[in-house]
Amino acid sequence: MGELRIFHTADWHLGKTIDGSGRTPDHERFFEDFFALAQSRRPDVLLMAGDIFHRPEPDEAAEALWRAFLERLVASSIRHTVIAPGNHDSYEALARPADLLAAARATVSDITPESEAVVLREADGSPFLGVAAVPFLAESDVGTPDGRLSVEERCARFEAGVRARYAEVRRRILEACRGHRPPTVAMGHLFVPGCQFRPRGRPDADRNPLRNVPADAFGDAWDYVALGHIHHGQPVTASLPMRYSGAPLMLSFNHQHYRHRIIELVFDGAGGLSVEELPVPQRRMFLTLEGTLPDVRTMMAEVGRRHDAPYVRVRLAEPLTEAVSEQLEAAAREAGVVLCVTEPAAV
Ligand SMILES: [Mn+2]
Repeated sequence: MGELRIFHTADWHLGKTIDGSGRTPDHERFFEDFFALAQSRRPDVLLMAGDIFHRPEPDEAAEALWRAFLERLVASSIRHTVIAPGNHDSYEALARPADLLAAARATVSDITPESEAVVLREADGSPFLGVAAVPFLAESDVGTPDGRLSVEERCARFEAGVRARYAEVRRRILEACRGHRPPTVAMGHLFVPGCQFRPRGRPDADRNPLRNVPADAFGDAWDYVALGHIHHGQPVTASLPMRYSGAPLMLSFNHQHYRHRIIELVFDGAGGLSVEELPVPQRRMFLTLEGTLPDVRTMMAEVGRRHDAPYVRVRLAEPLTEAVSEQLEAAAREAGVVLCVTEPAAV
């Protein structure tokens, strides 16, 4: 078997708004960057690990973005795409453009082990990649919740259920491969404790204990684990190569120091895997400006020159009177920045 090149991404959040206005132009520019990367790197397969949409019932603009992306995917050199819904997605919304998905050879998994066991095949029918396209799993997806149990017992059952799910999907993939042993990748949309929500050097866990899944729950046989859910891209400390791709686009002021990447995997055909992070240009910045009114006006002019209509949060070191607020808004218009938030400076 020859070389196999894969893009791993997640957390696009099509339809997310900032300050009441949509991000459609930003997502359109991201699509330009995505397909420029695809054209230069020529991946065979695209894996999307959840939260493609921001809402289970996306608005018209978000649905139009999804269709526009799929249209370009059809025309691209990417041969197969596997999409696993996240907690923000619904299977229904992702699967709605059925004609385009079929034309792009893209599959969306529903929450059943049958649909999660995906085997990609060459034209002659031989399998070249097995993918466990497991969507975001809630407690009720892996068992019947029992209200009489303690939180610890529910967590233990949930973890055992997730573990059993990946084992079952793997069994189905191997069965469908009938003696061939192509590379296998597990996808997941969940929080692995010890990872970091934010780039601040401290391990986190999800506040909801029923949303944490330890890294060893995937089993030890996959060649790679492609994760979504944490927006700050990072490798996971585990016995398998395992990563969060991160959101490719800055989505909020919290994202100012996140890693925004597309992950590229290359299976060399001889058992070797190399992983590379491909940076995604951030065409629209989120910036926090802090200081007095004159300081902030100077900074606004500066960032307005350097960036294309950046989203700006102001932390003002003086009382926010109506007159000050008007001056800030005028300065923002003049500088060509989008003033989203004004709040008191940290003391
Ligand atoms: Mn998520």
